[in-house]
Amino acid sequence: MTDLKKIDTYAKKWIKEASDRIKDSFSKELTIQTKSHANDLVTDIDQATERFFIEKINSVFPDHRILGEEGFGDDVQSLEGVVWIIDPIDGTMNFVHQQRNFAISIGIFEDGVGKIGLIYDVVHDELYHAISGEGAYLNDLKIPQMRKTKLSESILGLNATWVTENRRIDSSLLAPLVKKSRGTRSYGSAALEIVYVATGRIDAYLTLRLAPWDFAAGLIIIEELGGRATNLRGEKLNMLEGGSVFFANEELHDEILKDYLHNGKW
Ligand code: 2AM
Ligand code: CA
Repeated sequence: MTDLKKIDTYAKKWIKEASDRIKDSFSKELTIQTKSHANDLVTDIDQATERFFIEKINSVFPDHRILGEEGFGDDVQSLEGVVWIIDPIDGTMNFVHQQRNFAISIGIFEDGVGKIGLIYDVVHDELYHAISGEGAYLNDLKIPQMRKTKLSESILGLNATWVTENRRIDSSLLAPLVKKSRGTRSYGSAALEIVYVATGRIDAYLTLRLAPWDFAAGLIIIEELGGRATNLRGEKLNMLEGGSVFFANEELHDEILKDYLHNGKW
């Protein structure tokens, strides 16, 4: 049987080591490149951090596979066995511009089932972590089960991109949702926005296009707390391809899906 405690202990140790390296980089000059477009950034630190994790995982767990954002891991085409889904720095634009509001995100799956979720807010020293079935924690504090909210009393995590002209959706589609909510926020790190939903700092997070490493860990933490994690059609998230995402407490998820998302071609 897979020893989840052992995996979790190593993963947490490596996250702390990686975060020390990331913090050391603040005093050095970053090498910044762009990926799919001019605002899709990657730095030498994103790449070095991913390589660090891969080296460590391969040395202790040679039969585990790794799906990493920067592409140094394995060519993962299925979720058989143990698969680590890693974003070495989620919120790279924040890392570059702000030196805060970014996280290391690691979701560990066994035969397609989420087992361990780890999201570390490096600068604030806040580790959100869950082992499936054993509760979710923020550092040493147990996070309570998610409370239910109505849209009119909820804060939504939503990027302004989706309510201005964009390539993916009609920008008027989400306007009624924004109007009915108490307010919107956008933090620029999907992993952090998802754990903000988990801890009730915001009540829902929705966006049109994420990759598996942006939400793998968050999915495990949210589900451990009784929240819902789906795409914008209300379907199960695709852990190999990604797509749209919609995280919320149960009641709010039902309300938004039923009243606000049924017309969209998400
Ligand atoms: P990143 O910083 O790891 O790239 C920003 O709103 C959020 O969306 C971040 O979590 C960011 O992750 C993610 N993101 C940015 N560009 C993306 C892209 N082209 N595809 C998928 N996710 C992206
Ligand atoms: Ca990243």
